Amino acid sequence: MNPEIVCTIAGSDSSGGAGIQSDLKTFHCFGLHGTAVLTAVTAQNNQQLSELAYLAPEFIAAQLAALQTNLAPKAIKLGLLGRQETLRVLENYLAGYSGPVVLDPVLRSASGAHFVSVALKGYLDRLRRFLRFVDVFTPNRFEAEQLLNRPLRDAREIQQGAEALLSLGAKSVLIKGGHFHDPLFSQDYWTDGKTSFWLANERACRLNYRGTGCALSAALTACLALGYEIKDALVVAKMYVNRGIRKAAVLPGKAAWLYHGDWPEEETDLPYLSDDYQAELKPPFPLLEERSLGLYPVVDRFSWVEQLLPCGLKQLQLRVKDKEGSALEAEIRQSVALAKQYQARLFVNDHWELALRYGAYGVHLGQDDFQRTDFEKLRKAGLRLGISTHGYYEMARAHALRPSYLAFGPIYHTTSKAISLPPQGISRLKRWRRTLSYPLVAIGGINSERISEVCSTGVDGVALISAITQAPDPLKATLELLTRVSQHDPHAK
Ligand code: 3NM
Repeated sequence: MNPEIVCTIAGSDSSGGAGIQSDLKTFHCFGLHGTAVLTAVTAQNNQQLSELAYLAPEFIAAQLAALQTNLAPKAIKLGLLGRQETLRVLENYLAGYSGPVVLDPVLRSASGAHFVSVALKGYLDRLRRFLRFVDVFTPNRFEAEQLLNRPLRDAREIQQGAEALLSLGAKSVLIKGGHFHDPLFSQDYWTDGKTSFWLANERACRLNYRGTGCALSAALTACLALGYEIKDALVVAKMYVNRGIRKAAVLPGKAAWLYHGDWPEEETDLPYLSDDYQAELKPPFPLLEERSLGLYPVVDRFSWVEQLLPCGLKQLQLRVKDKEGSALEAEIRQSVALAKQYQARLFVNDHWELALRYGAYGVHLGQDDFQRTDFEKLRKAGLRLGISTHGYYEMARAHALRPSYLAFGPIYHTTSKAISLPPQGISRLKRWRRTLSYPLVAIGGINSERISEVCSTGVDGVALISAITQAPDPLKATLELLTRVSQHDPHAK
């Protein structure tokens, strides 16, 4: 299959550390074909910028027209624009473009050189009006301050600043926090007016990393071209840059070149994602004493727990969706008590307060349950926590809570739960297995024919509903599934 085409509209950095040179490298690392429309040429090295020449608007328009014929981009990244004439050409072009547009409003270089010195005020005014063409606007703190004409000194002011930039017309805004004085995290804030969150990575040592903003916006554009939703794309882009910083080549004068590599697959780069500014790293939830979860049936009644435990299951999830009050409480109380007798680990879905009251082994939560859960209480009581996830955004959000395990799905089509997502497939499951050190549970559409393929990815647990509860003989099906799982378990005797 031919690679997707993405376009960067930006300046050339003769040092290769930023600008279109860095954008094309980033696109290539995501397996895409990058086209480049030059807006300016700079003469710079790792320390300073000595010359800057903007290209004539006709020449920018001619590059766009040339690509339009047979290399139309799936997504566009805008970097150094710098002049009102350039904005005018792009306004014309983008009025007829329907794909995603990311704008990194480069106003000065990492070496401190100002790209826009002549007629700055006029340029900033036009740039504000230009934001209506932008799907993700990614200013750093200084750029956001300049556009808003006011300082952004703390988390509250950043949030208000992002809202103000939204009101200028950008569809979403990411204010990057690399320049803030947070000793623990480098923390970015994103909002589209409906959803908002902070993305935190542990802070690296303070070097002058070249091209971090370019790499972030280019990686984001690449992921949007690959069909990822903005919230997931932001997490992947953040991982890409964090790894780039971790593995950067250090140069004389405290400069550093970002590392570029394949798709980021290291948990250490996965940001902690949270609704609130993150002042500290949360303590982790207790580990599972035995890491392997093996066959992990999800059932909705105590009667199932009672039937299945004698098969030799080591863990079960009780997921009651249609009862409340004393009837619900009885299901949970009886299930917890019986699981204890069998020395099996029982996780209670959703109802964390009842799980706490009856001393369940753990709680399993979906992402919609976070608001009404007191995680501190659960952690202090020593309950284990499992969290459902369906992609990068949810993984990063779960990671901020540092749970005992993560579940990922739906791997295949499922009829047991209404999910709007298409199946994730085995290759994404494999990628998560490579990325995460957390115990990982696969769920969704897994049955006796598919279970070997799932187990061979190296997951720690296989959660399923219908393969047992809809089987003609549920006990026989459970025993058969247990045998298949044990064939893949390196710890099985
Ligand atoms: N959660 P079955 S899929 C409860 O992807 C549940 O988060 C999923 O049932 C997720 O094994 C799912 O019958 C249903 O497909 C699993």
